[in-house]
Amino acid sequence: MTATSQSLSLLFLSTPVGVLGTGEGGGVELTIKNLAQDLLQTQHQVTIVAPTGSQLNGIPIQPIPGNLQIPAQGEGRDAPILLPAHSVLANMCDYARQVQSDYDLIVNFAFDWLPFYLTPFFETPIAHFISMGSMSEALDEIMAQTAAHFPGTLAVYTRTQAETFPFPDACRCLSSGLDLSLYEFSRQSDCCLVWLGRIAPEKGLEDAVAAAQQVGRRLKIFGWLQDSQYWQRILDQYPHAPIEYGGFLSTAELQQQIRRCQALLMTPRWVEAFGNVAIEALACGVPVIAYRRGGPAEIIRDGKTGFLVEPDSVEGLVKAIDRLPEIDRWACRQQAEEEYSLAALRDRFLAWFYDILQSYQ
Ligand code: HBI
Repeated sequence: MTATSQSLSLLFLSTPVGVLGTGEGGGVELTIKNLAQDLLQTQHQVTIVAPTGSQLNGIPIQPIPGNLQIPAQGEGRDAPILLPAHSVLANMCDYARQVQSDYDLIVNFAFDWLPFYLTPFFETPIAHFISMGSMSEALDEIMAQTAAHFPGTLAVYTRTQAETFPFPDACRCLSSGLDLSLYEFSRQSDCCLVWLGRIAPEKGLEDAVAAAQQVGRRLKIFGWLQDSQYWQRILDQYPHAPIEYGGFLSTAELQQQIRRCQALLMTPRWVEAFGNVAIEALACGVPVIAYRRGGPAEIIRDGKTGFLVEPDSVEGLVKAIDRLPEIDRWACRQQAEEEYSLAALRDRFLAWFYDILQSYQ
């Protein structure tokens, strides 16, 4: 029986759509990095299985060769399950099968059919952290089966995200968290706005560009440029917008760039599972203006640490930008410290792990 103080040996299966350390892994990359770092510092063993080329400072990584998985968000709800030839995901699962007896628990962060399907074929229990909202019937089906056969082994960021699935009550809500010591609070702000995230259609960047143009303030943009045609369409549509793209930065560089911004604009078209960029901004004292949709709607304290806006309303963004002087930037940092510390995140994940081990070992 696993006591809730015993140190654990954990095998993390990373997202197979990108190389860790490049931003290709999206928000879940930050969750994996922060959680692994903190667990290692608190006497647990963590090895991350990830596509070759992945690197996260000082965290043991088992590199796996193969072709990257197709991002689930590009497919439709009836999309069949696809695996490329020489699939890195299949190779990751096969590696986990071979070494599973060296670990107390496998934690799957891949938003993919295969790890869920293979769960009954493993002796070592598998905990599944689901990083997005519902994407397809085939994925919903295999996740629901896993929830039925292995109750308690599915977790998500938020309740809103859980409710996009046909099994919301089977999902444990773990929220998110950051190493707040990496983010420096700034009471002063300059006149810039900022937008953070993967540059892809589901993130709705064009609305933030339109709002910045309307209020005549510079919009700094940072994040992995996933869809270059989408980016080009924005540049063609807003040739005179006051925007600048700063690339994908490390956390240290990013917080240096955003900490004096007036506000972060979050314009998701989809149900954002969480929105790690929101708590990165709050940690620096930067208020967040977000569409009232998905994770950000559960994070932002409307009128206190930012504003929640009618989804897809550029006018709503503009009105909220005008109200920014109402926000006390210190309240933003305080919320990050109260709700999104790394220690709190680690404790929520460990409680989940111990519950699973007590049920399945
Ligand atoms: N798509 N198929 C697939 N598998 C993933 O693990 C995955 C994805 N799309 C996006 C993604 N993971 C990450 O960017 C999450 O942070 C959302």
